[in-house]
Amino acid sequence: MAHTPQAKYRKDYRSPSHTISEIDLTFDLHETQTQVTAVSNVKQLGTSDQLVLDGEGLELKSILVDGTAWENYQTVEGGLEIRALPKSFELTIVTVINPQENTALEGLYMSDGAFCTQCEAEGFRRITYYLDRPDVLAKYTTTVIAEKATFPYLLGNGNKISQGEMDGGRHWVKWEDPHPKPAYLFALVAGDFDVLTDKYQTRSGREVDLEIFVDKGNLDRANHAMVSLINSMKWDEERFGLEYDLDIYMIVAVDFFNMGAMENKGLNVFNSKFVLANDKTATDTDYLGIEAVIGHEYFHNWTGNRVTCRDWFQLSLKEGLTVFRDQEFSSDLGSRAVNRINNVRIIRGPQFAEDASPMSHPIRPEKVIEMNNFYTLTVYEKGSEVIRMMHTLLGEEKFQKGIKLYFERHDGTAATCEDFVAAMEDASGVDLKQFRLWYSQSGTPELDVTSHFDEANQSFSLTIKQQTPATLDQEEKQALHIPFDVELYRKDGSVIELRCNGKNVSNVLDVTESEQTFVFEAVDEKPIPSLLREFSAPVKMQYAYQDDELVFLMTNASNDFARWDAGQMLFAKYIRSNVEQVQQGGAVALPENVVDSLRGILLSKTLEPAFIAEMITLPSHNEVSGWYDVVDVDAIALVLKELKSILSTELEDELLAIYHNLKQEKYSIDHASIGKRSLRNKCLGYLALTEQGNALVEAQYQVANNMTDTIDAMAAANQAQLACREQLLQDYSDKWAHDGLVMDKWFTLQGSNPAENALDVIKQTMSHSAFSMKNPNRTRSLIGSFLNMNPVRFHNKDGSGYRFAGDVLKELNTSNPQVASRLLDPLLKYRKYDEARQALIRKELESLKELDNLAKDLFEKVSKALES
Ligand code: B3K
Ligand code: ZN
Repeated sequence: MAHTPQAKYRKDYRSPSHTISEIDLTFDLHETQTQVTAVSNVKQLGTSDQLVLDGEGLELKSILVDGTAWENYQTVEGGLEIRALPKSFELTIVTVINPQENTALEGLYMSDGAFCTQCEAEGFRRITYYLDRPDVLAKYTTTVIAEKATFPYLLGNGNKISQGEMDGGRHWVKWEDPHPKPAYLFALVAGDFDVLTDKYQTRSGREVDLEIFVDKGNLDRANHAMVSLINSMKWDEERFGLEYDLDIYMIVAVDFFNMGAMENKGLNVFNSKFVLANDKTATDTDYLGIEAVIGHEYFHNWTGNRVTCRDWFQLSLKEGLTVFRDQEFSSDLGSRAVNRINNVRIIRGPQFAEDASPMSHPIRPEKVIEMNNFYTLTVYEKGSEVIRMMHTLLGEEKFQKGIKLYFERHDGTAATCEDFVAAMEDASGVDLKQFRLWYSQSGTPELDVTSHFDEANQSFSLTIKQQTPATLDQEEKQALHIPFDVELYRKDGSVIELRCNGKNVSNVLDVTESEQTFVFEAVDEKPIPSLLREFSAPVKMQYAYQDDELVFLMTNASNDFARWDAGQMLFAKYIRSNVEQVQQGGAVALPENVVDSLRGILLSKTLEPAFIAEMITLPSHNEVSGWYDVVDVDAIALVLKELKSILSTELEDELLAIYHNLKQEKYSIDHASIGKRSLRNKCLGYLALTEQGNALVEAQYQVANNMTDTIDAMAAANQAQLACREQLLQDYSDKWAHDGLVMDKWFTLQGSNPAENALDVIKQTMSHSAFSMKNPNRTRSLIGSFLNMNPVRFHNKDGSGYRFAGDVLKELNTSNPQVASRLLDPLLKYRKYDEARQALIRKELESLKELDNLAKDLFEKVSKALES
């Protein structure tokens, strides 16, 4: 490395030296040479007459102060120092940038011939020199100038205030955003699109224009995004009392985008994956993803934009809260249980894995080198769990009072996580002093629960011990305030009221000490406890359940999540014991009672199909890996495969009956139909392992009238390595080679192909006409799925998977460090494998570390991993 990148610490926060109340931007757009003129009103706040602005990769043309050329400045690494300035002044800076060459997709860049921007977290400094920090809030006006024929649409934040024509076939549009905002929410788009328009009337009667911009020819794929947007606007009014605040809401779908979407004020830019969908091209998962992401970005308008973050260490203030809001939105519109299950799977799988990795950090990090590295599962998903715990402790009514107070206090400003908790506390009267530790303590807490029934006294006690193992970023851990939701059952399924010290108590116990015993009175028989209901805290829990207790909960628990969780615990027991068995040379086996419990679920007349589908899904290889200090990749894969195979043989009749019964003649994407397809295709996944597998899968592929059935047939063929696999994949590729987004699903199948020669095929696939390493979606689909969803092939003992990852990362290090940094994650976890594999992965990390031009995104992670 040329020089070692420096870390920033949360404790070093200082308020800005200057305010910028207004900024007027003019973009003269040209592919390779765009000129940006920024005119800002600047005021000194402290004692220094020097202004240090952020800037990267900019060609500086001129600096004027109050209209006069200013010489007293110096460009420095990462910015510009301007000296001897008056107390208040107008600053004009002209810079030139090259959008065409911007493959990092941060700042102003080209996506398929259109100009677009991505400024969060620190991309605005790649557009002009500025105080690129979220606590500097300014009112923006933006003038966009471009050639009219190629770029008929010129978009910016806020409302369009004027437009005009210029000589030479160019035209311009001026936008004004009345809401002061930080630079990361700035956006600009110029291009030629098809536009889907609609209108929304807010609760108070204001009319809002809704516009969705998609690539030409894609208009028939924008409907679901529009419906989702309208649903989001309605839901936020009904559940949170929050209304939209501009006259127009625009969404632009682009093909080249580093993440899901971006909540720029009034002008969201979206990865086309989260906008475009129709029956022919999209799976049910795509539809649900669009609903969630459209909701998420819309909800940011209040939680993120109206109240933003004081500094980037506070990212979870907007992200944790907005994820909580989008999860609630999806749960209110669809199945609450299924949504909860899927969110919990993310925490128990990849989030727990992040806690156990060299990248472990609290939801409010203390130390950051590259901010883009902290848009993590911890900040987002665990951050949402922390909000959810407050919701559990306060209840909906007090939680909403807290939200109201939060906006009363902080609307239009940049706030901190502490501000949020203080508002919740003040509005509810609930003491959150110890609870705040969730913001500063990293790692996964572990609960060890034991129970005792005292027949003579008719009392039942639960002893809960908590401890959080040390993480790489933090040695010492303290006891947390953990909301622990319990219910006690009699054998006949009735619920025992919870009574302590002569009083009825709530289901949510306050666990606050490292060891605590709760004694329940008037318990008339030995109860079966349902513990950590709804996953009331993001922790690992251990309790010595007997099989029959788990089977009881699977069928009798009053709440769906608890039933599912009991099933998962039952699976976990037999996955663990079978892994041991396999390691000692034994065979995989599953007792009859476990099979029968699942048979009961399959035959249930009352459970929703979508829920049954979740009940019969085994934990993923990644989740199981998280249970072990040293992961036996092959043994886990073998056990999961064999268990599936046993279940498919034992339950073949039931699976087949459901498979046939749930056939839907007409295709529709309402939640009930999605649920039926989900169960039916889950059955197909099992049936693929039986003798009739090939015939069933092939037939489904041939008659499928929707993308979900098509993809699930191919996925079943892929996982079971059926004879028809080749032909189905070929047929699909012949049909869709022209459409990258549709091909992503196919690339994902290639990446996760369990076949022995998978890596060779993947390498060949990289020259497929639809593949390009320049496109993050393609790269994530093919390469990301190999690294994250193909454990056996990626962790091949010969090291071929690791070498391949190393080569890809070296290429992406120069072209797109953000994408590279995401792909790197599985390699960081090398300590979890045997020594031979550790050495092979280390070698790849070390060779990355030696690169002269190693991007700081990769530097931060690689050096942490190698230090550990
Ligand atoms: N706020 C953006 C994420 C920006 C990521 C920058 N690397 C999308 C979202 O969370 O809604
Ligand atoms: Zn977000």
